[in-house]
Amino acid sequence: MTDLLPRDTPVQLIDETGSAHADKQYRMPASDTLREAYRRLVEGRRLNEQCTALVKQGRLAVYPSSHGQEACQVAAAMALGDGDWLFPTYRDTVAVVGRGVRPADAMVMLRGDWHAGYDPAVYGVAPQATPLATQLLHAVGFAHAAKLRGEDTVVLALCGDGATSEGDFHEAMNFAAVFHVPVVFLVQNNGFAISVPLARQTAAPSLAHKAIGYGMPGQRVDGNDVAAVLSVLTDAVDRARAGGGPSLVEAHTYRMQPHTNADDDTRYREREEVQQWIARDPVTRMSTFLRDAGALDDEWQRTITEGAERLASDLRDAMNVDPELDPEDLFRWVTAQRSPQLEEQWELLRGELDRDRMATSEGGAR
Ligand SMILES: Cc1ncc(C[n+]2csc(CCOP(=O)(O)OP(=O)(O)O)c2C)c(N)n1
Ligand SMILES: [Mg+2]
Repeated sequence: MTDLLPRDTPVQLIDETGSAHADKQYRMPASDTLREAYRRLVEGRRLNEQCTALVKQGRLAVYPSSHGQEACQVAAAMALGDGDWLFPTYRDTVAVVGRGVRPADAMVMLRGDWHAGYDPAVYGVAPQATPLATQLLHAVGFAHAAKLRGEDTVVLALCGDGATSEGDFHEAMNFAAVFHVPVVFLVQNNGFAISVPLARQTAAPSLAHKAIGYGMPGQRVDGNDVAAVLSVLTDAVDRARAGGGPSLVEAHTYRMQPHTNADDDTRYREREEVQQWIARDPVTRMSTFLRDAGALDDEWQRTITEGAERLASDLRDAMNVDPELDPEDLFRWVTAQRSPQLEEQWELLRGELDRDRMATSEGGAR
């Protein structure tokens, strides 16, 4: 029974100073894997910075940044095989891109459109979910179906600390455990649900402790240590694939930026607290580790920095082209048949659009 309980301290393979620590249970990933993880961390950080800038330029409606959480994002994508599925939230764009989705396509939803921007079936990535914890139920249902079909698909479902207070979280965990579903839940505990701190979210010793209540193993991991997150997730994914059932991983990390561009985080947290997390940054930690191990030199750093710059400039180019959107698509494609209510809403919107068009053409004629 006690093997369902998480450790008292989160699993860590590389500490804040970039030094490696042997663990009795979890193995350090191979050197090539760590180099690839670092390349992805650098790209992920650049992507977060670029998207935040695109919001300021009015090119994106909103961007919930995973700045500071890139180790979780990168490890989530790398822990899965080609046939596996990821069920992400609005904050998990870097993980979505890690599965092969083009950044510009991943941005379609955040710019504003009726669809996810990519074909989920091509990448094994469900649309990024905005309603909290709903994706956990979808993930469990999907994994259950895969199991019934005799497939060896594993599903990785992501959520935040705040989402663990939702009823959907409970239902997903319980169903997954009772039906021994091949799903891994990764909770990125970044300390906040917008302005609500973790202490107001749960009285449990940790979020990973919730797992034993459902009858599945829980584990805690340093969410800013990409080696540890990858190792713990890979272990959980392998176990699920081998028929060992679901598990819950809590990654301890921190949201370095406001919740979104619409949030002022100076109103609910001290600057000193944010500053303290800079020392635990997942990207610099990995670069120190690799440099000390002789696995990162200036030339390779330049190469991957240039790669990240290309990714950012391709994204800028794509986002600087105005999309051609037909507002009726929202009504055309979301349901097979329009209900009278939807028809009424479309008529209202059409009237507004017509008035708008007329006002613009009159303005132009003057
Ligand atoms: C069902 C539901 N209730 C409320 C919201 C509004 N909301 C959006 S994000 C958020 C905070 C979520 O916090 P957390 O789960 O910790 O994820 P994080 O944003 O920190 O990644 C809330 C309350 C929502 N999207 N869905
Ligand atoms: Mg949170």
